[in-house]
Amino acid sequence: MQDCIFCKIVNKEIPAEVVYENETVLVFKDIHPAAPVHLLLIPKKHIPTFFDMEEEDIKLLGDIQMAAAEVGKKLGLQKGFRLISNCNQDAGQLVFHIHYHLMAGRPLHWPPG
Ligand code: IU
Repeated sequence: MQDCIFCKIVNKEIPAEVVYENETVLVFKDIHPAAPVHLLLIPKKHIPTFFDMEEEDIKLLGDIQMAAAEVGKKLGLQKGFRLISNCNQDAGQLVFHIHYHLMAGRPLHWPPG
């Protein structure tokens, strides 16, 4: 999608600190980290919100969770991490390309707020 910043990161039109990539998923560092480890995991396919998902997109969610486990192992996050996604305005979604925040490196409070 032309005006989507995360699509531009996928297409390497703008830079990002990529930590993991496979055929369907890209993982990069959040530019405003809220934890010692704060990554964004996105499907390479442009899907604005969960409400826009189609049947064929279901596998992408599994791909993202597998990528989270891979990254968790790679970065030594065995003590734990949080994977969380904000959907639409009440949740504070700012970028309308589905993404999960992976946060780790300190005890994380619950509920988030
Ligand atoms: P949200 O769940 O849509 O609110 O989160 C968007 C996140 O994307 C937020 O934490 C930003 O810091 C992050 N981000 C980024 O890492 N790189 C960017 O170019 C932009 C936003 I725009």
